[in-house]
Amino acid sequence: METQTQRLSRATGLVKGQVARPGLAVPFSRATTKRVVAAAPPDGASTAPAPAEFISTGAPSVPVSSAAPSTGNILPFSATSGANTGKKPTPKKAPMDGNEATAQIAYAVSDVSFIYPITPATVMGELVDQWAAEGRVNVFGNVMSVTEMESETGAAGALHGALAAGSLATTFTCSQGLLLMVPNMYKIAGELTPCVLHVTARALAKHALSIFGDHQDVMAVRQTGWAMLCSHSVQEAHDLALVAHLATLRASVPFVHFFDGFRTSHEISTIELIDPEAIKRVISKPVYAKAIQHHRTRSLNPTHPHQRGTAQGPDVYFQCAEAANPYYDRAYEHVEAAMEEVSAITGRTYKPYEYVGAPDADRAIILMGSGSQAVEEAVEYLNANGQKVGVLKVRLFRPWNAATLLAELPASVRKIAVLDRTKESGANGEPLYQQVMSTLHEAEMADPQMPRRYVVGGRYGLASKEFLPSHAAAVYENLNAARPMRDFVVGIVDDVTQRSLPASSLLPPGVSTLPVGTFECLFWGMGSDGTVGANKEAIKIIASNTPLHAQAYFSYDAHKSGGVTVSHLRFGPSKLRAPYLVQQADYVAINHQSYMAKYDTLANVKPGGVVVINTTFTNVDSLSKYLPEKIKKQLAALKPQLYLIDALAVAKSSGLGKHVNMVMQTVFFNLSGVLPMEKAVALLKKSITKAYERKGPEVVAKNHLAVDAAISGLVKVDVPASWAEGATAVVHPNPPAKVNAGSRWEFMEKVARPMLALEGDKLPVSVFSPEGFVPPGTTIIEKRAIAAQVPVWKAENCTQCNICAFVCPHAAIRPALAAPGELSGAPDSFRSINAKGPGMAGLQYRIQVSPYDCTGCDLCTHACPDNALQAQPIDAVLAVENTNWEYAMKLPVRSDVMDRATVKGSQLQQPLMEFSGACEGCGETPYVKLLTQLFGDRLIIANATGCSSIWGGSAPSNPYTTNADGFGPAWANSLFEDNAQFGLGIATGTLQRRKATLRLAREVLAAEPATMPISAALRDALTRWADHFAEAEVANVVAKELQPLLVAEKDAHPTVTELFEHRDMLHKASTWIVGGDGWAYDIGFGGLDHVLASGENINIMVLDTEVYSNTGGQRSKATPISAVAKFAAGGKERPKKDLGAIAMSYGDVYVASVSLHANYGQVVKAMAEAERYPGVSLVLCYSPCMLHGISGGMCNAIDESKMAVETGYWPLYRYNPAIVEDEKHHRFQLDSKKLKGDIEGFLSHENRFQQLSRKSADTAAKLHHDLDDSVHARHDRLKHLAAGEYIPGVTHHVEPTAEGGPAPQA
Ligand SMILES: Cc1ncc(C[n+]2csc(CCOP(=O)(O)OP(=O)(O)O)c2C)c(N)n1
Ligand code: SF4
Ligand code: SF4
Repeated sequence: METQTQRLSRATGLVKGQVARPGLAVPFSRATTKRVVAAAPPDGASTAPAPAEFISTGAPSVPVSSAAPSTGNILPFSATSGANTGKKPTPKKAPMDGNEATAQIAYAVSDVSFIYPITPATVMGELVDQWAAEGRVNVFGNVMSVTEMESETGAAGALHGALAAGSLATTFTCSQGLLLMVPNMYKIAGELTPCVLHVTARALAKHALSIFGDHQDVMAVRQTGWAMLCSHSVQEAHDLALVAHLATLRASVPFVHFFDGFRTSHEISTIELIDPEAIKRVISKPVYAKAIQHHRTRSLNPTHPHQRGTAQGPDVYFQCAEAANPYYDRAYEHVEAAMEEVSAITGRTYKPYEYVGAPDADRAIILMGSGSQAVEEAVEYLNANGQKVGVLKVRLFRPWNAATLLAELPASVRKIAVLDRTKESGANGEPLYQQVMSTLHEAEMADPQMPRRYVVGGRYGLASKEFLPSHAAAVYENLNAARPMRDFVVGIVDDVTQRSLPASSLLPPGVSTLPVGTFECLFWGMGSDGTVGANKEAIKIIASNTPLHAQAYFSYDAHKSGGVTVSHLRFGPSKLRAPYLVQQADYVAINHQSYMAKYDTLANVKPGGVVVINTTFTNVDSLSKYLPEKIKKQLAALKPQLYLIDALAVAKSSGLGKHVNMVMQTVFFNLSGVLPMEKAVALLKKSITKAYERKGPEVVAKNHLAVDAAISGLVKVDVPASWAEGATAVVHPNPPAKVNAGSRWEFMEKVARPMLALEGDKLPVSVFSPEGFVPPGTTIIEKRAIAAQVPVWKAENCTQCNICAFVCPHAAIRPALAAPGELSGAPDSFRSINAKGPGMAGLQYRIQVSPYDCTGCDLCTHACPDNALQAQPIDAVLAVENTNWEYAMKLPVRSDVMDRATVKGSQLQQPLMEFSGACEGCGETPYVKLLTQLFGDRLIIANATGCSSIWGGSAPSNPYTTNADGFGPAWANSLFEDNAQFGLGIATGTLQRRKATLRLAREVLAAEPATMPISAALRDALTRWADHFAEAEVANVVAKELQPLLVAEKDAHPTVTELFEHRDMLHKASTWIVGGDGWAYDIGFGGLDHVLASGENINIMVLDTEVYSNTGGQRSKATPISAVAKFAAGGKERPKKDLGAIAMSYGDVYVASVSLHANYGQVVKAMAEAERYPGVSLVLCYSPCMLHGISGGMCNAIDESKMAVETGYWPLYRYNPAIVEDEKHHRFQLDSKKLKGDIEGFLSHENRFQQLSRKSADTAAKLHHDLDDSVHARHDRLKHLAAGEYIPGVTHHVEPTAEGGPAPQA
């Protein structure tokens, strides 16, 4: 909480001890000052420290108003007149994120790019692809050639080739993608090739994958010989991208240009754009023209040939490596020169190492990346409060220039903290620290008179962990100690090795260091509800139509949809740095009322700020009954200007269903007064038209209507004083926590619950398992209640087919079977009917939904053939259906009343994958859920990175769970690219261990009874187990029997003891390699192919969404002709790869092509056959995805899939090598025999195809025709196969052996 003085200083723009004088009200405000920096001499070496000097521009400061009017303009400044800055926005200014800022430059000065998607760099690839598709020309007058590759390995190889051919080539990547480029990076640098690789620096997959930002990836390539240039902000990403492209040409050394993933890559900020004409002028200078010409003349060309990439021996390799030294020795000066050139055209000055702060500082922090801006804010604050500190910002990490760094550091600095945004376990400090240490040590050796400096290193910000000015203050305070802590961390609580620094009183958390007049906003939204998109538009509208500086950043939780999103918006008259989340919001919008109870949505509200709640309780009385006590007290203390709106009602009446984003956006413009309302509405409507045009005029009109209707529903209420007392009863929408014991529940309480409440940042190190392993089944506590409507069962219509449960992607609807006695304690609402079918006599049947876990996708109501499910508003049924659900879950799972390998029987099995964070209606999850129902208690899943790894295991949501015996899927994700090999390794390792177990069993059985004193029961069970070692159905039943026997007799003989220790291998596992089409068809295809050829007993499931869904829908080789995808902006022109045909060509691979929604029985049959087949099995699963844009939504995925099959778009077949071919029996069976309907009809329901029709009707007509042809041609081929006429590529049929490998040795 701010102190009085702090509030005062914020309000006046003055800091402690500072006196106001005209024209210098905010001495260190970036907006009101201009920095003059002494130009460094060309060699940059002998410069004396040249601290920045601040000169006031005389612009008046604007105090923050604490008393905002109740309606209309709540801003502390006039946003529209421009009076505060005296400037109108210039056309060169634009709001954009770091990715776009960089891509603009990369596109302008490159001719060729090879791309591959990886978050958060993907956007750069998408933009250059889009611009190329639009025919945009670069400064050389060329349209960039953009090619998507199968992986980053491929992108780097192709890049290397394009460079060798003399073209100006670039690419974009990060994290695992960058690691895959390492071999080629050595080659490109080894050949001294000019090239720029733009990297959104990101964490690496270690104990867990993380898409968030730090420097682990770039630090892992620092040895490859590439120069490394770091941008610290969105503006720098734009400017230094150009510096990198210029410097690489000058230096003939390749450059990695990097900036912080998400923080910079995804932060929208107002930047000044470099005029392309100016770029053209610079790059036309002789120095570059010559460099480009040189690059071309040394290219591979038969008219002036040379050889490269030869092999060298001990005689010459070393010398050759050293021969490149001069290039690296001179690279620094080329960077400086390029910076000067960019400075000349932009007016913005950069130095490879730049010191900011007190000229006579005693302490300094050295760091690189966006964190430097937070440190700068701290430096300004601390220096104004009597400290003497500074920050040295490192932009050039390779080649390192020790002399300049030293020269830049004030001589007065005695203590230094080097902050690394990476972790190098086991090292004596991280790379930047090591670099600074060696620099200082060498300098001290060279000059014994040089004063000694005390240097410590620490870590911050891994995986985008918040790094605040207050953390920087803690680092400075640490330096005040006589012996400052080394190897420290900031931003987390390390209570294990005690490395974290305590908070500093110099700048306590909560004190704002932002420029005066900055307006901060928070918007709490739900994933896929449009809040983020609307806020992006809002910030762009503000930045483009007012003189204000704007910044926006968006944080998300782990769910694919239905998760929490928080939009952090700032704008104000001064330039903004603040690379951290909003700490003290002037405006908070809570777009979903249930968030008030789930999350601390008011934690960052500024006292007296505006709070807008979207709620059905639009008056104080009803709200008072709904809100938890804690929230009311918080509101009473904060005294906000409180507004209520039933945005859902407005959205519904406008035809927008549950999409409240436009309503809430309009309210924001109305209350903030950032623009005159009339203008704001006009601009909002314009942006709506632009954004939704491709979805058709109806959608545009509905959104316009919502904008017009929004304000009518807005109500201002006064916070009753009584709320401070806390007298009203609490209504908590969450069900009570489950009580249980054991480590899983401990994990849920200690780790998962705080994380789900978005309090994970507060968790200390000690609560985590150091290897990153987590218990299964944690989604059971989420209880998100995100559905607007949930299905309720109509018993009288139900025919007990279980299809609703079969199609449910979230395992949120299940059949329950009960013996009459088990219903005695059931709630009155728990209706049931006599169960039908063999084995069910005397049982009662009911279909039960979990209203808290249902996502409201409506698939089940659409799938139900009997109209026995009715969607009802969640509020109306939540309590009663939740009680019913809890009762249903207590009933025994009657898994053996029916064969599980049937549609109905499969749904009587407990799903061991439940309540995942996949999008509502996801087409991937039902396959995996079914897999767990068929084989879940013995399942091992090797999961490729992709949607299935994200909904399958994103902390803390682990949907894989266990049955009553504690058995359930063992699940692991290694990487995107190696999943097939990883799965093969698991299968091989498991088989090897089982064989050893079999050997032990046989040793026990072979021993003379006199020497092996075991019971007859153990001997009998062991014999049966050994005889059926490879048959799960028998072996696993006997394995259960064996467990207590082995426990009891484990000490009978050393071999029995050993067998006892191997007892978890008695169970025969079923190993499945699972992944998406991007993995199977592209990046992992090499490994997949190897597994297909391996003959091992292993199963592969490809969840084919026909795009890279997880990264936003880029095309893969599974994308069909004519579909519009990212990286295929003009519609894909090449056909889909026939993975099934490739696999069948081996002859001994079981292959099935299935569509769960189109043919329930066939998919069950295929999975059972695949698992039973004792060799390699491949199941290709058609998986409708949100990204297909199915008209009417994912609830229509069933009809759409049926049409896909009927028209031949997706064939259903099974190829079973276990079948002995004869005239009647064929290995290949076509399950979708007859085609009907017209493919155009199918295509017309999906936006991925319709987009092309809207863009270019002619191209669409041609490509749709090609698709139709290829579909029919394939169907003809398949019919021949089904008639046994031709089995593709079969040379011989390998008879499978037990476990697919050689028969186990006794
Ligand atoms: C080496 C590497 N490159 C890129 C990525 C980023 N990435 C993660 S998942 C994914 C796409 C997955 O697509 P797909 O296999 O089709 O599965 P889906 O998401 O559709 O289920 C990509 C490109 C990565 N994790 N590793
Ligand atoms: S509406 Fe969707 S999530 Fe809910 S029970 Fe039905 S299928 Fe499952
Ligand atoms: S596959 Fe599609 S629908 Fe499923 S989680 Fe991924 S993006 Fe969502």
